[in-house]
Amino acid sequence: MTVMESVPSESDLERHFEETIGRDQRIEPRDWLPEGYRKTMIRQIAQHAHSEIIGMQPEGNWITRAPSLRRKAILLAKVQDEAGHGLYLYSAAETLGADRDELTEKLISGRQKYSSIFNYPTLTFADVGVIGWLVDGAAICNQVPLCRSSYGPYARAMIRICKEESFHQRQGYELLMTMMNGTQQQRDMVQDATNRFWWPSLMMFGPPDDDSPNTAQSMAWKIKRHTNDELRQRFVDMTVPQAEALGVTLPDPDLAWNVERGHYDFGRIDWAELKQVISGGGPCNAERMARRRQAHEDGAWVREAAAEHARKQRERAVAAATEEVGA
Ligand code: FAQ
Repeated sequence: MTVMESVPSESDLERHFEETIGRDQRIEPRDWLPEGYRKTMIRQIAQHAHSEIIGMQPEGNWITRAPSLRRKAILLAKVQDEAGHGLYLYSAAETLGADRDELTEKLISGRQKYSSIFNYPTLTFADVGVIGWLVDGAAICNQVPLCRSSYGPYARAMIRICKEESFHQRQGYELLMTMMNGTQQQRDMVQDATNRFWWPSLMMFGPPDDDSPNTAQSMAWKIKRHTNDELRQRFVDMTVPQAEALGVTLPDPDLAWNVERGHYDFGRIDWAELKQVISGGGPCNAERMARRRQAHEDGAWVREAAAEHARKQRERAVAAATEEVGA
């Protein structure tokens, strides 16, 4: 007698997906998932991966001009970590069926986004410290909750990424502390870099909640655990005491502790600027994209050589297996 196994219907699969999310368990690559979830995850992971890769450029700009061997070694290691983060994230996107070449193509043709923050110039070495302090600080605030994101491979990648970002943030803060204990000129450089990066760092958290088309669905799917505004507030609350300890002024006259709310109030963010930078009109968008395109073209021979090496290895493995069977 044959037993007919019943094939689960689409609604059974959907129910199972919803229950998995409801129980706070992870969705894994083997699981059925709705197309909207897959698309959203690929979009967010790809944007994140592209940000890490493009994010190598502003600091990379200072590697050859670092003021000491120690600072150069630290900066090299940091930028290398960012490449690593990009690679884990592209791999996580591949588990959802995305093709890495296609994702790169979408980035360099401007069809996929990367974080607005990397479209600002790095004018002095103090910018390296401020990127560590504020940009990595904002990245950590945003990404620690993503370690509990519902998609398993993304959540697990985020654990390692966050550990490394925490280290990046500390090296940035340590660099700034050293500069603040240096000459007046060094202190002025730190203040100037803080003035330029403060508002763009707040924009990293995305548009305000009432203008964020993806937040509601991403929260329902537990991809995002907090809204953009909640995380932005958390970042401000965390950073104000750090600025005080450092001895720099955050460039916002409206920044004040609100006893009733138990949070810092802060001034109005220039959302028109965020829109402009996201849509390609920031100070360095054209330069960042041109550099990425050039690097992709320059790397063509490496990709070809790696593919050819892999082909030869496969051929050898098949030949060895055939010989073994024949022996
Ligand atoms: N820049 O509906 P929402 C780093 C887009 S890594 C550019 O609120 P969502 C490490 C958004 O994608 C930094 N685009 O979207 C490092 C959406 O696009 P759509 C990157 C932005 O996804 C440190 C549209 O606007 N981190 O810093 C930005 O729910 C130092 C509507 O927005 C991540 O990617 C923006 N700032 O929330 C490296 C973390 N904000 O739908 C080097 C993971 C929004 O048109 C040196 N991502 N958009 O395609 C996330 O948490 C979320 O995707 C948000 C946006 C919070 C960024």
